[in-house]
Amino acid sequence: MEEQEGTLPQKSDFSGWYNDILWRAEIMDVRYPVKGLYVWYPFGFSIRKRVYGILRELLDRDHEEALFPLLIPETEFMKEAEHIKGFEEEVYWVTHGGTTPLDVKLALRPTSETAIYPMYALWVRSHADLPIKIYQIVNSFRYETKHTRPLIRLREITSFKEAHTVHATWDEAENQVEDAIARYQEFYDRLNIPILISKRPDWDKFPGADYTIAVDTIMPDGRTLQIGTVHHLGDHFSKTYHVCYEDSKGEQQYCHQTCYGISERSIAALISMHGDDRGLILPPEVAPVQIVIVPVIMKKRETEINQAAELLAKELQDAGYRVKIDTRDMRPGAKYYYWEMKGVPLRLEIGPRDIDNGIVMAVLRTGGKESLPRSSIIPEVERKLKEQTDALLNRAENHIKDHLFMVNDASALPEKVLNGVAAIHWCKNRECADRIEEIADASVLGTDVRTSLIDLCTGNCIICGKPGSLVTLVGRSY
Ligand code: 5CA
Ligand code: ZN
Repeated sequence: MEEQEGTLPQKSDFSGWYNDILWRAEIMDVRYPVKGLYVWYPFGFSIRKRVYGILRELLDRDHEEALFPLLIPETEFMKEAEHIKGFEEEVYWVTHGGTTPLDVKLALRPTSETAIYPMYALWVRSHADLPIKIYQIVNSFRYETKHTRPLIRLREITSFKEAHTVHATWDEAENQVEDAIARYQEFYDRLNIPILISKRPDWDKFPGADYTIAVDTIMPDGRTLQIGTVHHLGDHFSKTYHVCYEDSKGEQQYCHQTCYGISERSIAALISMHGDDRGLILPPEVAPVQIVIVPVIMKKRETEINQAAELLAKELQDAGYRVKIDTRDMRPGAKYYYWEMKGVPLRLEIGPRDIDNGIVMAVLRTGGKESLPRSSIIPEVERKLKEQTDALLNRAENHIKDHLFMVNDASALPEKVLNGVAAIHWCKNRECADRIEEIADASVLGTDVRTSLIDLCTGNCIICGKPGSLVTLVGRSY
């Protein structure tokens, strides 16, 4: 790794901070010579492994993991009209095998409906084959024309978790949508990232869906990031791909489907929500290193101190913690700086006086120094890590509260959306939405909002005054 020069920009300069922390904390190397493609460093990859481990754990309760091909024949891809319209500008095409033009062009999956559903058509025969709940975690390719950004807007999405389910009825698919939302809520709870759930306006739903429920969070600069979506596909795709079952009367019925996806944007949100001016701050559950032990060396007791550090590390490792001892020949300050940048939740310092007094000095990444009794170090460490998790959640919720504004007067919109997200009442009428977007210079993100952070009573549309209008989010998004 090259020498680290200068310092991390302050988080208040979010864009500078974000770009810098990715290499300083060794998450992504952005120097790969293709636009929109980036390289995971081992440290970043090990965060990814743990974050996706949580996702797998949640889905494995009642889904099965599978793997479908990357290449989709043009003939299959072109079958569903709305879906094509939504993606045609974003697809990469493989046109040649060596120097020979292919008879049928092959798309690099931008998402896998058109790869998976022709196979589902073969797999589903009778009611007994339903429901199907399958997911895969793969790379997918989108020729994005908006400004690309590591982990946020990629041309190769490296960590695309897509789930695809098949059900007998529309209502069963709707239940699955609710189930997926609950699963995503649980996922982001585990990462201490508060989310806003809402229904995308019709013109912004997934191409080929009946409706789309989106999961957004608010980034440090007040812009929203869509970090997950759940789509009710109705029977659009099953009619196109003939995903049918025979009902009890022997008649063919079209299935109803859902799909839902999460990408490495979840990791962009994790980094951005919790990090500070000194670097990453990771929730213990996903931190590659949870505890770093820094021996404070005094020359004539060096062996004794190092032994004490190793004993401590061993005890913590045996209790299941991911621990590193930093014995590098560097100033302690430089070591602290290094591990703080990497977001390690807890630092333990052990020196001659600590040994004599039977204590260990503990410094939490979220702040605060405390001496812990060496004799009960395991429960004490557990308590400290819990303290860090609580602090992260608390800070993140305050961040959302500070950037989410109830707005009843349209003229206040421009100022509010410069600082965050406006929650308004909207009647679902397109003309009112256009007017809102024009006044706010921001987008109508979603309606029928679900969150515990604001009051969700219905009210009068902020434009036309229609009563009974639902709470709707307006903001600038990534
Ligand atoms: N087939 C459906 C569900 S799997 C689908 O593709 N939905 S999606 O288009 O909304 O993508 C799912 C999620 O992937 C989005 O909510 C967003 O968080 C993420 N995502 C979409 N495009 C990109 C991109 N270019 N870079 C990074 N993440 C992306
Ligand atoms: Zn209205």
